[in-house]
Amino acid sequence: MRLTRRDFIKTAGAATGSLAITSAIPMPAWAEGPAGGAILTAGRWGAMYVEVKDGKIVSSKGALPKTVPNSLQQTAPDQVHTTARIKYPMVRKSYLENPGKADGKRGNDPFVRVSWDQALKLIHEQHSRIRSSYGPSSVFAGSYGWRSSGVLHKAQTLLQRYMSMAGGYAGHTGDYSTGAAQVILPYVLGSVEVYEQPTTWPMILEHSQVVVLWGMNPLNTLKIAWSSTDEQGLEYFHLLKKSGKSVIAIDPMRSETIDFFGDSATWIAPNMGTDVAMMLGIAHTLVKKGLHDKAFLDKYTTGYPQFEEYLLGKTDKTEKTAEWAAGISGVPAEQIEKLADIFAGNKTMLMAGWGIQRQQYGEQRHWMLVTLAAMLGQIGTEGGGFGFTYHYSNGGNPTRVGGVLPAISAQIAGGSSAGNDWAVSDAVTSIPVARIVEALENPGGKYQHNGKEQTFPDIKMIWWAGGGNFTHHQDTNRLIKAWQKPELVVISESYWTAAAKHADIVLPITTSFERNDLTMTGDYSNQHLVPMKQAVPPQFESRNDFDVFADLAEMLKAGGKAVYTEGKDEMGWLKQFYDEAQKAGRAQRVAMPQFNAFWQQNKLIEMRKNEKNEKYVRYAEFRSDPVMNALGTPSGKIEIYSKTIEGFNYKDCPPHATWLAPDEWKGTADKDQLQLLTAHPAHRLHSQLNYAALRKEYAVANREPVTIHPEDAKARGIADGDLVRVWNARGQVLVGARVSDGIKQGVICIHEGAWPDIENGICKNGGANVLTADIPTSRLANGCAGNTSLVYAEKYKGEAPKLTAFEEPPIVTA
Ligand SMILES: Nc1nc2c(c(=O)[nH]1)N[C@H]1C(S)=C(S)[C@@H](COP(=O)(O)OP(=O)(O)OC[C@H]3O[C@@H](n4cnc5c(=O)[nH]c(N)nc54)[C@H](O)[C@@H]3O)O[C@H]1N2
Ligand SMILES: Nc1nc2c(c(=O)[nH]1)N[C@H]1C(S)=C(S)[C@@H](COP(=O)(O)OP(=O)(O)OC[C@H]3O[C@@H](n4cnc5c(=O)[nH]c(N)nc54)[C@H](O)[C@@H]3O)O[C@H]1N2
Ligand SMILES: [Mo]
Repeated sequence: MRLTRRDFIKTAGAATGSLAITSAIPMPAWAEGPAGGAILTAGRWGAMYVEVKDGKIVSSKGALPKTVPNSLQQTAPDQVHTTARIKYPMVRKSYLENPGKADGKRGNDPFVRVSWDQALKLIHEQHSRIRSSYGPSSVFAGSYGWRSSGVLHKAQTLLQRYMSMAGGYAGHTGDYSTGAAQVILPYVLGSVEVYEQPTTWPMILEHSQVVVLWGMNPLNTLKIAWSSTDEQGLEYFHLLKKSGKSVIAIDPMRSETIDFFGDSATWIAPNMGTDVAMMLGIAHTLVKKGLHDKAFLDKYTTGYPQFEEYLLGKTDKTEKTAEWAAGISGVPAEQIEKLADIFAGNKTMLMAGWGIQRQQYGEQRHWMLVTLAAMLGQIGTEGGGFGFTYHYSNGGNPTRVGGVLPAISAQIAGGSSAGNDWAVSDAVTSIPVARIVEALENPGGKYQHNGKEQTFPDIKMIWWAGGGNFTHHQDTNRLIKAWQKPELVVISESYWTAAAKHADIVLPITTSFERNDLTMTGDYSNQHLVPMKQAVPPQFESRNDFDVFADLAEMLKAGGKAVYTEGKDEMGWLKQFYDEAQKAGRAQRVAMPQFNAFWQQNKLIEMRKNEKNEKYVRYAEFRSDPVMNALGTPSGKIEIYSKTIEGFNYKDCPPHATWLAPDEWKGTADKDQLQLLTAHPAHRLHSQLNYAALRKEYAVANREPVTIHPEDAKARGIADGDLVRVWNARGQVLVGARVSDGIKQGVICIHEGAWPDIENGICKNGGANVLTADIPTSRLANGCAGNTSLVYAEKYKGEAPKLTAFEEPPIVTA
């Protein structure tokens, strides 16, 4: 079964109700319609108006009211008109001369411009050859990534739809975001939790006394959502700030969020990767003072006694006292004890982000948070417990009622049962998403995953559409080497990313501003339905992913195009999606005009509020009756100790939350090494927009910045604004120094997502993953551990090399 992020998200059941509770910020009149003929569209970063002059986008701005600005909304002109665009179909020169050969030249070979017909014919021939020689599992179409918003132009779904008509492919499971947490939490709670609606914001604002932000930076991460942001999350954080409630932020870096709260929040900075130790210290204090809720633990959990033995040091002769935790986390013991008092003495909401689990042994983090919350006994109460989506896609914004848009799927309607003779096949095998390089290095190799032995496929062809794997994957130099192995690499992209520069065949794809689509906002709220209207014609020779794969489907067999498109063009699909949403919307008394009128109006539709959904409290039903509303775990309760996990017998994932010292952390560092934090960037979505003018907001010496503590800078003779070389055995990067006391000493931050731009062995643009280790979180989840690395840093003394990340590669004539 292939679970997508959207599959995880359950929409709350429809219910009737009044409109008693107002949302964070009401819609003002100006949001009803655009000014001066601007066009309404949307991206991950929200509904936007774009202004077009002489066929060019000249400006863009958010279409929803807000008090917290969103820098990403101004980038449409750059997105469409940047010189980093791929203009024409391209084939690597040696590949064109000698197709189907892995010659080791990917990334080191000029490109040749070809026609679309030539490019598609070449892909079709090579794809067919590879498929018939090696079978469908040799064709990797997992193609993970944050393709643009929209329910029709979904790059990887469209790729997989074509590949399923061709006879199947190798896919992926999980994601980079919550790789560890989404696998461990079903054992603990019977739910993935990281893509679930938590207790709503109105309940928090009314009932919580203390709000903890554990490794969480919503000021950055709520600028976007998987569908499109409804922009309410940041408004709620704004209300939280104004509420005067106690806010405690636990983060090695003084993030944008901590700055935003200013004096209204307490900042506690542990060493990176030590949160489990810190939480154990809090848990130990609770037990020592008799503050843990024994009645809750008895009634709603299993395995607490085994965990307590570990906590008290009966199993490993180490008591997890506050002093012990202080020695590991660098947070003073008194502060850890005080946190125990505060949490136990108040209605406390433990909110957590995901960077803490994107680390070696990441499985332990959210498991320990749930264990701690269970000991506090507030799970299922109004305003207490935990929530893991307040920083992501506006979790906690109450779910609306009305229409929800369906989307195009990776399977053709009905498949062979619909009377056509296409033997459609899904993914025939899959790998955990972050194990792609291991798979390329070790075809046919056996590995453990989630209690089972699995086998890596022998990948001969890779097609990436809608993902930035050269920036998102760890240990870039190792990736570049493994990337030489397949016989064909195709990249569908709008820009000359590092992945495109390392491909055999590159197809220029439209941006979302060059096509028509539809989206909802708010992954949990489904608050608005937004038309994503085409603003400008396709630039140069770019085409829509949809049309590219429809043409390739026809090449598979005559009639393939009609099967792929189901006989509908772009507007035909959008009308069908809208009509379905309209039916559900009208049943909920949401005024939704006919499709044609809606499309003409250039207005978004806001769904209706629902009182029951506004008052949603996660786990309230379980709390009120744990027998009738048992959890989906083997015991039906919260599993503080898991017999299932015990049965897997993994050293790197024990059967209860455990402090495991990582391979690379402060405790293993020599005196010059620093821990590398690769948090998500404020002014990008990963690698997206790295080329945009917004770059001026963060770049230092025209490179990705490195945030470094004044003492660490001084010890290395580094001054603010200096070019800095950061390196380890895996690689080296050039970054610009931002010296600041807003980071724990011994930790530096290079945000993930700068485009790799490697020349003479050094990344000139500061790509963080050139430095990170490509190791699994554990063999349970095999998640991404991009936040577990040690590095060295020094002032860069050579002449600054020219940045070429955003330039096209050498292009020659055949
Ligand atoms: N060290 C470290 N590494 C990390 C992380 C970390 O915290 N630390 N975070 C990880 C996480 S959580 C994630 S989700 C990943 C993110 O990894 P990705 O989601 O792969 O990153 P993006 O940069 O968003 O890449 C999306 C790409 O799709 C392209 N694209 C957009 N729209 C379309 C379209 O319509 N069609 C086509 N064909 N292409 C399109 C964009 O131009 C862009 O190149 O990174 C992971 N990597
Ligand atoms: N603007 C913007 N928004 C985004 C994204 C983006 O790239 N740009 N990416 C989106 C995606 S795909 C995802 S998955 C989410 C990511 O959401 P998260 O994974 O939550 O984001 P991160 O920035 O990796 O981490 C959040 C915070 O955790 C802190 N942190 C890291 N390691 C530790 C640790 O060991 N201990 C503690 N206590 N704190 C730690 C970081 O300093 C950071 O402030 O964001 C989404 N939103
Ligand atoms: Mo992510």
